[in-house]
Amino acid sequence: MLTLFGKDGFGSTIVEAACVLLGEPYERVEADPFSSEDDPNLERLQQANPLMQVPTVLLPDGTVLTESVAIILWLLERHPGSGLAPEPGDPLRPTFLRWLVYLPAAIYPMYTVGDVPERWVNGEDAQRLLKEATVNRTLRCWELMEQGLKPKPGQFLLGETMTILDLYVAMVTRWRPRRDRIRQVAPNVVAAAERAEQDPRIAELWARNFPPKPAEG
Ligand SMILES: N[C@@H](CCC(=O)N[C@@H](CS)C(=O)NCC(=O)O)C(=O)O
Repeated sequence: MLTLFGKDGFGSTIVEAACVLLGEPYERVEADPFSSEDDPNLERLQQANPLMQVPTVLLPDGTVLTESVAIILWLLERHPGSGLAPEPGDPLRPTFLRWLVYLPAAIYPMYTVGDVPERWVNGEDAQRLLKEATVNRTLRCWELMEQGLKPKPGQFLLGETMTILDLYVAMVTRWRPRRDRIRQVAPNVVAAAERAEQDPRIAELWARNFPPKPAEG
């Protein structure tokens, strides 16, 4: 069985979703990389992945697999014909790969910087400006995804069929600056993500990772 180091709402969410959809059993080890508490799970995570990031996966033979997209592609290879991605040779495959890798290459690093601006620059003003810059860059990246993919209203990002790309977008658009602002620059990308996360097969794990907010009043 796979061991998945993760934390609710973090990047481990997409790996959990892939495992559930593919029927891949996994054991989840709770590890919050931002926690400063002594935690044996964090020690295990650091041993496996000195960058101390989740998702981190241990394969049954002890091999360490990090990087969300590497994990997803490995899982998809293990479950060919799942329908969660265009298969090799499908004309949609290059577009799928382009935008799947775009997420951790262009957008996710904005959180690596913006989550802990004090890691990168000194001074509150500089940190605030740096964080703002990461949000602006994130919005620009979503805008470019909308323009590049041109998703049709009512469809998923690659057309009629939901792929793991839709769910990855559903996870990241839950993060700063969140859906309402992202929707302004990428309405059909957000719509596809919102549709994908309604998939009943992942309802339970999605609600745990992103609990519904109580109504204000
Ligand atoms: N490139 C990695 C990024 C993973 C990542 O940055 N995860 C965040 C949590 S969502 C993390 O662990 N951050 C802690 C840190 O960077 O110190 C991936 O795609 O899996």
